[in-house]
Amino acid sequence: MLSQVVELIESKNNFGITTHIKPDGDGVGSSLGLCWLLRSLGKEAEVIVHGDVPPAYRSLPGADEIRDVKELDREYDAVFVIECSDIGRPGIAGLERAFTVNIDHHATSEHFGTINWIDSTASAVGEMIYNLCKAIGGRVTKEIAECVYMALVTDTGSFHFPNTSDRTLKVASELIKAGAKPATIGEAVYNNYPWSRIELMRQVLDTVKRDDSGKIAMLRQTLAMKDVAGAIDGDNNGFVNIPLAARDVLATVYMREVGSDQFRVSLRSKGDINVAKVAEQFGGGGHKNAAGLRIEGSWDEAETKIVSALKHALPSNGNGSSNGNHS
Ligand SMILES: [Mn+2]
Repeated sequence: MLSQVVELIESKNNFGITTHIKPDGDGVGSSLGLCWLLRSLGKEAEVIVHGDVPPAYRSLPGADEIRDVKELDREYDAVFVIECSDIGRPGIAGLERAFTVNIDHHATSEHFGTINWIDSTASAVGEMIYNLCKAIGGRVTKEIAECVYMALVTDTGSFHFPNTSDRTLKVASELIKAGAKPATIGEAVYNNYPWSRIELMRQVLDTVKRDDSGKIAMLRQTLAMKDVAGAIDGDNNGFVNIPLAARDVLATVYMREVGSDQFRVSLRSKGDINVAKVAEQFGGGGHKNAAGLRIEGSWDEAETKIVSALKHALPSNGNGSSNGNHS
């Protein structure tokens, strides 16, 4: 819990911070925000991540110092593990032997840390980092503000997903006062992709169709499409949400070919339609409005199974209200 985290920071000096592989804006923003907070308190801290930091987050202060690490190669008094459901998510060997502080806003987090601070009411871990800053009597520096604002804006879909609360906006307001620039951060996230994203989007949207009810929309991405587009990781971010822009569409299925007859599938829904329950039927999981799974079979076979499971999750007189995607 928070008081244990405060106590730990006050009594120790040298910290590592990590997050999951292929980190999102909350993972990178919260890690860097915490790093700047620790440094402002006179502590030694660094962010370590296994793999690349996506281009959208590379302009954040401190992003160029993030070390790509496969194995824990330095001694820390403690390692903060940000936004991870389990100790394996960062993909860093040896982490399980370290003193770890698990900080997450997903209720499903395994309590793998030596200390666990889970707040499922927080819109993003970024909101928790802000609370930590206040609890420990730190000043919200411009660096902290920019990093934490990135976490909030990405995890709330620019403040429109259902996890957006009055507290989220209050924190965002404080961050702007402290120097975060919404337009600059927005540009970095939303208008900063390579052209390959547009090429990939063109091909994926060419596959869009709806089931006979018109309430479920399906998208497909083949391995060949990625090659043709020259796509990189992250180019398809958010594609699964595109068909939800149609009023009558209540749920979407985005199938990505990852091998011969093997697919990764993302599900999204509006309102009370619980796609996590649908994903669980196939061994996957997630949140009510955003979930994922893996499936094998032919394109049509796999799609039919998922769509039919989704149909059972729809209300009989379909009525989704708010659009939701909570990471
Ligand atoms: Mn998050």
